[in-house]
Amino acid sequence: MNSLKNELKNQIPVLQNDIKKLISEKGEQKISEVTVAQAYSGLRGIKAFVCDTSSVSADKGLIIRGIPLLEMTHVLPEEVFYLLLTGKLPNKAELQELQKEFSKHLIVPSYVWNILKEMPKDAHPMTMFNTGILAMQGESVFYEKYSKGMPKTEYWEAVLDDGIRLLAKLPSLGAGIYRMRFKKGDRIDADPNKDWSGNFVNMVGLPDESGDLHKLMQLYFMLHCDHEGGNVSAFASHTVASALSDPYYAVSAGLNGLAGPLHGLANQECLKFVLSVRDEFKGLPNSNQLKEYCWDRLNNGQVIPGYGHAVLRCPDPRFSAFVKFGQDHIKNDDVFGIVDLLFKVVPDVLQKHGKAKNPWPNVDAASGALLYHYGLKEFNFYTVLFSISRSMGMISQMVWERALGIPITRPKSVTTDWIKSSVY
Ligand code: HAX
Repeated sequence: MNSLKNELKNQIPVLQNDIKKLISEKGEQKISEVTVAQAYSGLRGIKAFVCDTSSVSADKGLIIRGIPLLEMTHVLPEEVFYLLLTGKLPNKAELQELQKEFSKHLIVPSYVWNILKEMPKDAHPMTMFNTGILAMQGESVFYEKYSKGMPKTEYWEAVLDDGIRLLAKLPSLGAGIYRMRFKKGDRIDADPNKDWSGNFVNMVGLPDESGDLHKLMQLYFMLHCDHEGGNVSAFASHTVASALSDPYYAVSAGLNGLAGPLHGLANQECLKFVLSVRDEFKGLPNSNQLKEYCWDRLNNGQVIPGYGHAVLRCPDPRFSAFVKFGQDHIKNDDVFGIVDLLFKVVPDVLQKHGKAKNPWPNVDAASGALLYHYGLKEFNFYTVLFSISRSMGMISQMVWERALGIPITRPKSVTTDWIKSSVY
């Protein structure tokens, strides 16, 4: 971890000075304007804060520290975490050092399992996951050091210490919840010699003789790591962390947003939808049948999960990466076949429907079918997997926000009367 911290220690003053200069020379220059419609539209499109870990372009999708996603599908989740933080992929020694640091903090405290055991038997896995994270808040290095008067210059380091400790535990927490909630037997201990994804696969206890599930989870945890700063989960965690709430509070706040059906929960909703198609047609329908099925759903006032996006205006490269994985590894699977057929049918249906600004698939359209194929069939668990990965983005963003001294988030709201009096 020393090399990661040293890299950040070198980079922080450089960016601090850059920003100081930028503000002093160009601080008054406008980068965005807000219309009346935007004020009523979830702040869509307003450029109002900074996130350097990644950016999302409408026609290319996710770009992590300058690298388009589809150029880095071979990268490990641990490597992408290093990249999000530093803008550089780690060399072998730096990667091993980070993995070693993770392996020191794998164990979820026993009180967490006791709390989770007391939850209702049908509790949603996301509720259990977020409760587990929040329950560990008392472990926070940031909280402890802050209480003792830590200087501002050290905030980022304490956030990083918390972040590493928390991230290290998330595969164990997620896998333990899977086994508890779906009655799969005793928890399986983490193995300090395995990588992040390998540990997860081992701890959920699914067979993986081919090693393909391990490969899928490496891809899965990499692809979901970050999606710039304005999505619900990133923005919620950014806002909470800006009050100097520690990463346990801030990550669980973000993940509570990820648990919404218009955001991360869409992955469970999407597989539910795909399985409903399979059950309705006893297998793979033809295009016309599927088209009609989609229209029925839209006419019923429901969205097509896995399609549409607030920023993207193209097929999500994360979707393309998952589809490629499926094409390379899966043959003759009805569930994956329906995902493929939906991609051929839904964009046209949504265009004719005329509401969604983006008729293309997003990340959640394909991931569930792959997990299902490899035996992870309990789809209300899927958002936990998204969460394990997305926590990397939230933590990376938080480290930099504290390093740059970004103050408490407090935009100004206005009343409808104020808007009327301003525009008429
Ligand atoms: N099916 C049906 N209608 C859709 C639609 C879809 N997939 N996507 C958008 N629309 C509708 C909206 O509900 C909205 O309708 P109203 O005017 O009646 O309110 C209209 O089209 C305009 O919406 P938009 O501007 O295109 O989309 P938003 O930026 O408001 O919302 C969403 C973006 C992702 C929330 C939206 O496309 C949606 O609900 N998609 C389905 C759910 C989903 O897949 N969510 C996951 C997104 C990716 C993600 O964050 N993953 O975590």
